[in-house]
Amino acid sequence: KSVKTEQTFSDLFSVSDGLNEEQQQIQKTAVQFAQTEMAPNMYIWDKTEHFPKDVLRRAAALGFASIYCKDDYGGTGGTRLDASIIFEALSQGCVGTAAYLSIHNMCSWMIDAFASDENRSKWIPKLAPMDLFASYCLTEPGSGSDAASLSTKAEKKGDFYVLNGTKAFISGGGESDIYLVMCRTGDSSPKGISCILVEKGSEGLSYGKKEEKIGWNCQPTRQVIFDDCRVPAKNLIGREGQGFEIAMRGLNGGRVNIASCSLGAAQASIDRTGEYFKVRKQFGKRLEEFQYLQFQLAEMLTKLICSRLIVRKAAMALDGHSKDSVTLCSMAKLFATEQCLDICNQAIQMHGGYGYILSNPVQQYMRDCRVHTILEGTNEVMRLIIARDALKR
Ligand code: FAD
Ligand code: 2MC
Repeated sequence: KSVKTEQTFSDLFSVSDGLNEEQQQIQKTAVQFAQTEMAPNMYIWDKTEHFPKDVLRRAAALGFASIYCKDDYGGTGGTRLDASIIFEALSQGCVGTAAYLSIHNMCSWMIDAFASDENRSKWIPKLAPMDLFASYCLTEPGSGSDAASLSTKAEKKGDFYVLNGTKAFISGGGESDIYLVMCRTGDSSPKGISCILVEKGSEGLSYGKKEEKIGWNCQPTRQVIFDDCRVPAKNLIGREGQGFEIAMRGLNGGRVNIASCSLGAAQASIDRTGEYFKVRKQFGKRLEEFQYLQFQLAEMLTKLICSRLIVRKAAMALDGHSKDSVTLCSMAKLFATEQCLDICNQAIQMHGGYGYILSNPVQQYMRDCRVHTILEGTNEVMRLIIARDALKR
């Protein structure tokens, strides 16, 4: 059981520092939800590859499924910082579930920010309570990091688009109800890409086999395949040719949210280690008495606090529409996902053999966080974005 009952190491460096009362309340609500609804189940969801739709809907009832969408059609009307706080808290309960929710939020926002009022009024009221689940489809078997080279095609035929192509590694693939698909409607440049909403059950839409993964096991990952898939033309989100911009702007927030998920995992791993330090004895001493381990702990805490600082800085940059937000979001993802992965890995080390046993949550935090340096733009791509921005100044 991962329910926290008393103050832990990482609480000493308050996770609420700098947050106003409302944000602290949001945080409290999310932590409580993570502790009661998620943490007790994360082991079994991982083991049985169970996608907890009911729990996700209960999170949605708290306003966690369309956090930074406007409130006119049921969005929460919150900030990017709110979202970061929520995902950090939820991922302490289950990283994979929190991460799926972050992708759903990204999709909701893309519709909220770019779609026609007709589409906003149709989809946001269903996405906010998670009556419908959403997936984000950019990656293809032949285009991952070089996302702008994607080749899935959409041809306009009367009142329909006809889609052909395959999307790879789609989180929620097969289970989600709507798919935001980046596809080519024009030339081979980024400006030739559009974003089209495809509903589950559309003619010509099918899915690949469920991928077997080392983490994120509580949510399915599948190819999403379009074979003369007919979609009403009014499902175009934004303008024709605007799809790459929509996809990238969605990902800026996504990168902060994924980094926030890493924060939660790292914090939970440190908390677990703190508890273990007090009870495990070797050489006649508790682990907390060994200076080497104290120094390791000091480094873990420092990495966690620095990661949280840059993640919140990036979230606030998005909230403030800062010109530096793309780079800051990339820095936050690069730094926090790597430092927090290190923390999770170190927590396993400090548990010795018991850290390697599946019923110990520290190993799951590490497995679930591993992919955060790969998806939503690999950390090599994050370095590329940061360096490009720096060098052009
Ligand atoms: P590649 O692009 O082939 O990269 C291979 C390696 O080369 C990487 O280390 C990469 O960093 C490096 N590399 C590539 N180009 C450069 C360069 N210019 N300089 C230096 N190094 C470089 N995608 C979606 O669209 N939607 C989803 O919901 C989604 N969910 C995912 C869930 C999981 C569990 C996983 C594993 C992936 C998911 N993805 C999703 C895909 C993910 O975004 C891609 O895997 C990622 O962007 C990398 O693409 P790739 O796998 O093709 O690797
Ligand atoms: N925010 C806003 N705009 C952006 C942007 C961003 N983060 N990144 C690129 N753009 C714009 C850019 O400004 C340019 O616009 P304009 O032509 O108006 O100047 C346009 O997009 C094209 O950008 P580039 O010229 O930089 O294109 P290039 O192809 O050289 O590089 C790159 C783009 C590598 C940054 C992009 O392809 C990328 O981010 N790749 C990683 C792919 C990725 O993140 N995949 C994640 C899939 S989702 C996932 O994994 C999930 C789990 C959901």
